Amino acid sequence: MGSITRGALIVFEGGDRCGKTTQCGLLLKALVEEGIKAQLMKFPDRTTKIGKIINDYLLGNEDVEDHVVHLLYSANRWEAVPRMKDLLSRGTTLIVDRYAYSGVAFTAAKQDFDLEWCKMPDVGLPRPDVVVQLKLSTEAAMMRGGFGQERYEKADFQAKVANNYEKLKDSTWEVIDADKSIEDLHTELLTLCKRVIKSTENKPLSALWK
Ligand code: NYM
Repeated sequence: MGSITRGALIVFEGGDRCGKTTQCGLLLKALVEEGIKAQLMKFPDRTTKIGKIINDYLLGNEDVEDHVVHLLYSANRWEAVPRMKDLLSRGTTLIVDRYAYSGVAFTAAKQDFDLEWCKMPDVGLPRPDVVVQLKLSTEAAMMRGGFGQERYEKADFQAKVANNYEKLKDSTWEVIDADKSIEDLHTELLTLCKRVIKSTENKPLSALWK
């Protein structure tokens, strides 16, 4: 029997309402249709116990101290790591809607938070093979449906988030202009992801920020 090649860890990042969730869904469908094993993951994962606290916080039903909520977001990723590693090692590609970069970019946009401190709890998570950053101006994001419903969805806060993403960018990032039709963006992302899946098949998984 030939050895199983691992799946790719593909992370999507971007400001609120940039189209990440729509594109992740389309991507999954297209990959599966082509016979590529893939699964969707989303952070925060609001279905776990920790995720439920985060959900209540985001909806404004519960106040959680800023450091505490940062650590909860991180814990919500760590609780998924055994499953992620298992799936990747069995050859399933993971399409991940937000990851540690959101954790850092959003918390560090709050007052008195230091970027390096924000990174610490996520050091050692599985390192993505690619981080696809969907870029959309805050003005364009605000024109899209639903903006402003949840905590953080304010223009000045989003500008700080965008600035933090700039500081986190490294060689694994691909910055994509998201101000185009759903179909055109999808075609571009599918090509990119298939290239990444092919090129990481035989590479070991490494650790984030180590
Ligand atoms: N968010 C998301 C954080 O502040 N820290 C994190 O670690 C993660 C994963 O949660 N405004 C923020 C970004 C979003 C909000 O995300 C909910 P989504 O993708 O809208 O469900």
